[in-house]
Amino acid sequence: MIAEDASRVVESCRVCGSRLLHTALDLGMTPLANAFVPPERRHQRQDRFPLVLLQCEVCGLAQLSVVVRPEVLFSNYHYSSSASSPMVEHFDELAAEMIARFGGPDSFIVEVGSNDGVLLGPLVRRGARVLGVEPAANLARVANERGLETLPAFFSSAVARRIALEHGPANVIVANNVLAHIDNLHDVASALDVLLAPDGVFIAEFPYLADLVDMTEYDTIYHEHLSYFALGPLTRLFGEHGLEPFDVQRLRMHGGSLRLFVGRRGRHLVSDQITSLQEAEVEGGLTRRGSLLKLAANVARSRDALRSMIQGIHSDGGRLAGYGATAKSTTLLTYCEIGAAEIEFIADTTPLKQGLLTPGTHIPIVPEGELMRVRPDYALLLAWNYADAVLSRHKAYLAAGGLFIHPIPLARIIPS
Ligand code: JHZ
Ligand code: ZN
Repeated sequence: MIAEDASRVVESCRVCGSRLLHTALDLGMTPLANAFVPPERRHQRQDRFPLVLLQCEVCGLAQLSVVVRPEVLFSNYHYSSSASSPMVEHFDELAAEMIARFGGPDSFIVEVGSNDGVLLGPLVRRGARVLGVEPAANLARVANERGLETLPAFFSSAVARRIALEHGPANVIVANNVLAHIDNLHDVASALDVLLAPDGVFIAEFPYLADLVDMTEYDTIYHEHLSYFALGPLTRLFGEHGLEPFDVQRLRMHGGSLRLFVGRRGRHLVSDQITSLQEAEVEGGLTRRGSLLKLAANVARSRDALRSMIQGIHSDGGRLAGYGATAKSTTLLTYCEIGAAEIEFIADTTPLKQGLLTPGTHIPIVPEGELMRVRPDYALLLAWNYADAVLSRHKAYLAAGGLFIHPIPLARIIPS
């Protein structure tokens, strides 16, 4: 059931070019994570693609075995950052830090994968000159309508050249949760070289491989995420383009992320955080062969625990819904074989997703108010990365006796 022209098989590592790629984890065939289905199309065939994680034996980059064409994944995108209030707060804080650390009076900031303008907005409010680059035409339109200039394009060295000509060099280029989506990382690194001012800074946030492994966050593996980064392989990538990471922060976002600061080699003082994270990666063997073996065992254990908890709830006559129609949920539900027979509906705040069905498993997505109206006994927390925010948002559901199931790393009921 694979649409041949929609994907290509990965034969060599996208960072170092080695063909020595070994399979670390096989999650089976899954539909695309954000391919939500309109109910009238429920009987149509939906493409599935192998979801297999490889690791490069030379540079250690963890990467998927197939690349689905970006036009298929991102041209019309249902994930809007502003639908998650913790994201809005997170990017407001980032905007403040960016302006304080790197923003002069008339600094020019380019955001790659700017979505609906969730970061551009607070940057403009703080006086920056900004330009978004966003391939999802629907989201670029929303941002432009808000007065946040956004090019509807995939970022590349060609686009960077155009921007440099029209707007001049960028003091900051920022790319949040987008590096993992990009196949040709070397072209993006040369785009940075083209567009960054001499002392310019590239800031990128992305989920951190160490956290994925430590917390068995296997559901963050899906076709949009081509690469699963550690600092080591990225340092190698940037190094080939005269760039170097000079600072890094660990964030709780998305189950554990890095915020990396990259500049031209030698232009910025390299922080102790960089050195100690590099050392920790080498010591822990994060990018060495076999480092992901424990992940495969833990993933199977996680699935078994969740399935038996759900069976127990059903055999006691309990009602089960889901909370958060995340991209992650497509991997989790498909791999654990949890569908509309197990879960009545999934509540979600994103208007674009409401009324649609989950990819492959066809569970109806409803406005979040339904959680309180129907009040199932349990809600499977598919947006587990926002557990604190969800719990404080749904005090009424909890007060009425409703509970959540936190599926990662091993299913547990919260609040306990
Ligand atoms: P959330 C996204 O993945 C997509 P997803 C993307 N591919 C990516 O790279 C990762 O992020 C990092 C809803 N929600 O952020 C809104 C509530 O209903 O976990 C969203 O549909 N109530 C770019 O989709 C979903 O949950 C709430 O209170 O796995 C959140 O999706 C909150 C906070 C969210 O990422
Ligand atoms: Zn490699």
